Amino acid sequence: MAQENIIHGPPIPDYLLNSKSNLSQHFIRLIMEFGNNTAMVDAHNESSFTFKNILNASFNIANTLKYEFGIQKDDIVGIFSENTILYPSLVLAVWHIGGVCALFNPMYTTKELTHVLNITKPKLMIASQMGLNIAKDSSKPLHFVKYVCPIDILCNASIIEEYTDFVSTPCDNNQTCVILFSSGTTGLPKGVELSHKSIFLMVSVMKHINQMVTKTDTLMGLVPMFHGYGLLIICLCLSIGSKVVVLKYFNEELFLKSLEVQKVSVLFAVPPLMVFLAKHPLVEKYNLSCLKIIYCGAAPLSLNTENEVINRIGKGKPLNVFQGYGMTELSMVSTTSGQGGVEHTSGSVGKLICGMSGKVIDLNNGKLLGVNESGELCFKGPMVMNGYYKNPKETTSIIDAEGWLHTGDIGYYDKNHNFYIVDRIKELIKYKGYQVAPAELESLLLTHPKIKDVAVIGLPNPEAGELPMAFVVKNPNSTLSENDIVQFVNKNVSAQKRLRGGVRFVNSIPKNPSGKILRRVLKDLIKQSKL
Ligand code: 4UV
Repeated sequence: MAQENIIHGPPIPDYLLNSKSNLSQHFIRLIMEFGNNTAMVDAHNESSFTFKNILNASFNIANTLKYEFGIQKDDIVGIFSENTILYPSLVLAVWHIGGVCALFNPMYTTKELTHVLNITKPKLMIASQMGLNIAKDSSKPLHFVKYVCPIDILCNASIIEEYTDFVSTPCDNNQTCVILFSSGTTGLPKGVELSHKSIFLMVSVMKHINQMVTKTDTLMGLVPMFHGYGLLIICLCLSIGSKVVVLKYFNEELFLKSLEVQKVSVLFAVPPLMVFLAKHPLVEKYNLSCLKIIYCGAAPLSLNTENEVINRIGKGKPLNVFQGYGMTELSMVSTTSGQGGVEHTSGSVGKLICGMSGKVIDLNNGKLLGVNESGELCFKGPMVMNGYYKNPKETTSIIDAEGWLHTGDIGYYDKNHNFYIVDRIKELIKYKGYQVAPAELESLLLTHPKIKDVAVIGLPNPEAGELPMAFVVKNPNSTLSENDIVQFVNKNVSAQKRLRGGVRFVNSIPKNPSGKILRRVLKDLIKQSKL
């Protein structure tokens, strides 16, 4: 094998690699240092928590989990909530007692939540007010969920109450600490198991390579905390000591006002937010001069948009736009630009982060490719997930025997080892950075009595990235309109999965001899009909 065609990020410093700390011990040590500095500000009502508040709350919640709900080491606790300044305390509390957090998308419908509850079987569900009814409805028929507890009740008074004498439950750092959901390269959402060690290394490495971000910075926490990207922002804030402004949902005015009023200096974005910053007229009305860094990840960012944002917001002052590329299964990040403040190469998702190795393989024969040759991107390193929870079959289909994770993304690297993303071969659709699994929509649509066959793909869209779109074969002689199908889907799925790309009626779905949908053929059909 041509070893020079395997690219390595810088080594992870030994003291990090050899650390035996679990996340509870690690964060207790760091948070103590930041004490009374502000950690989290709620953009909606400007209430805030200091680092000490967060730690105290986490200790008090941990005790409630342990003594009132009987949560023990290795038990799974589900969190079903939109972004809140209480989120870090909840996650830390579970880690303090050696438990595992399963983070659920708060937009899930009862059916969707039931799917992930059946995978993870949490003993306790912690739900926000908004999600409480869905959490209760989904949990009721499932004997393993013993309690559903509203966040407000769990956290009542836990912030101000001092707690000084707390000993976290010993736990090995190879143990799973969080389960996130991803459909990976194919099929339905699966539970991605990440260990204390993977998250510890990811956060430490991100802190190390982003030394431009310091404790005097204010970060924008709009990215959902149930997603690994949002979890990473929480962990970065707790590691660096910087402040995070927390938004529950995207509201144009509130978002822009918060950037201005809270003097946000570091924005974590997804491409649709970049399109908003590049194009929306409201942006001109606000003073965004405090912004010094924008990180963008989770979906392809066009070079045009990147330049438009720099020209519009960066007028007359240095504004760095950096891109990161990764996957939930890789503890989020595998490459980023701007490492160590180094000049960013436009259009690139940057270089491998410390500890990560990468290679590009030929799509047809798996052969190793070289500089500027496009193929499937594969990554290996200590931040690769432990596996899909209780799903060894899917785990071995994405991680090969040598430990390489096959991403289902097509890309290449240049002679300076900057990586570029070209396309996606896996089924996954990304709507505004959110994962939409075609298989999930297809299995739902197949339950419709008037639908004979179906295929779902992502229709390219400049604002959202992709819009879920269905090709439908009707049952003979049945009447079915596009609107009937759209309404049927809307009733059953969370907002990001709606068929915003519309419906096309066809006579048959193209499939290969083994019955696999040929999505590429359908995508080409759309491309051609546009020409
Ligand atoms: O599993 P997931 O939902 O994971 C993510 C991870 C995003 C992040 C977040 C913060 C970072 O700093 C960072 O570097 C990456 O979205 O979806 C994984 C798939 O999303 C696409 C690609 O298809 C992945 O397999 N994707 C993620 N980042 C990019 C991207 C990107 N920069 N350009 C193109 N596609």
